[in-house]
Amino acid sequence: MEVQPRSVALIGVPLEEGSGRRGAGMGPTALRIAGVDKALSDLGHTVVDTGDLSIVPARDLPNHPKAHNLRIVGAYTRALEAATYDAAKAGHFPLILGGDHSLSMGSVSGMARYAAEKDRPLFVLWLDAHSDFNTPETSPSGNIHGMPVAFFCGLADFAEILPKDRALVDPKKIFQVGIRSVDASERVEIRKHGVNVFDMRSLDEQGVAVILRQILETIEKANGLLHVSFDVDFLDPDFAPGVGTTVPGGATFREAHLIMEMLSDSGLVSSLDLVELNPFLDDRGKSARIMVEMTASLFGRRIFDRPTRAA
Ligand code: 6HN
Ligand code: MN
Ligand code: MN
Ligand code: MN
Repeated sequence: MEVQPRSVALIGVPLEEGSGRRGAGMGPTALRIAGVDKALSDLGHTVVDTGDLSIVPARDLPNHPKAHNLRIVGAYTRALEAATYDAAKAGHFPLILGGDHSLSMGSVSGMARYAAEKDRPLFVLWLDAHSDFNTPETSPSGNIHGMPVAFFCGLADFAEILPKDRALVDPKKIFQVGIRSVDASERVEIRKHGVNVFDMRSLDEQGVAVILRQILETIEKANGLLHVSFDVDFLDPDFAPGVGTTVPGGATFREAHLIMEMLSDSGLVSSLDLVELNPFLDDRGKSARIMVEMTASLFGRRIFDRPTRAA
């Protein structure tokens, strides 16, 4: 199968204030040094690097006791919502170089606006050790990177970062894969709102191919757009240590790689976040390089082509 050439807009988001520690702000630079741009252009894609977003803290937002650095995260959310929407609207594939996972409040909300305008449903594939479904009320840490999913579903009660009447994501159109660390109240909320969770146990029992095929068929039938949000800690920390929230027992290189290839074959992916890379914690750039390798596979790099499945 030929690689469909895309015009890819790289959007750097040097945000780390949503996590509890420093370092993820260097993520966009590390991904560039690891060659994300060249990996995509070598595959025949056009790459436009729009640089890093820069913000000033949003003074209209409160200093929230249970959502740390809300003024900074909120300002990035607004800027990235607009940048993602604008890139998609201009015909580009938004590829967000993070930055901690709170940035998905912006990227996913921007894609939700775009999808609503196209009158197509937006689906989200959340590759992560964590479900990131906390709210300021339920969060044990107050770190906003544990809250983006609740936010873009309209369930996290922050001050008004984005308009209340914005496009939201239906929790039932979210697929979380690789989950192995969930807080007690998150678990209750996930069940209540019908988020589709494939935890590590279901990966072990069913295998990633079966799970992915099921997810992709659902999206295809609905003529949906698919946003993929890839947290480094989805991967096992043994080979991807460059992340602040490692959880043992993660996806293997081969499992993650197969997911990327199946996503690529599907042609359904419309946008991608690469998040939580912390170069300060990495081992000689290894995790950054793996994230670039995964991205190349999602954008069509193959060992050998496979015949397309019969229609
Ligand atoms: N991430 N559930 C924990 C919390 O603080 O809410 C961890 C969140 C991790 C967030 O990895 O993107
Ligand atoms: Mn995450
Ligand atoms: Mn995580
Ligand atoms: Mn590959």
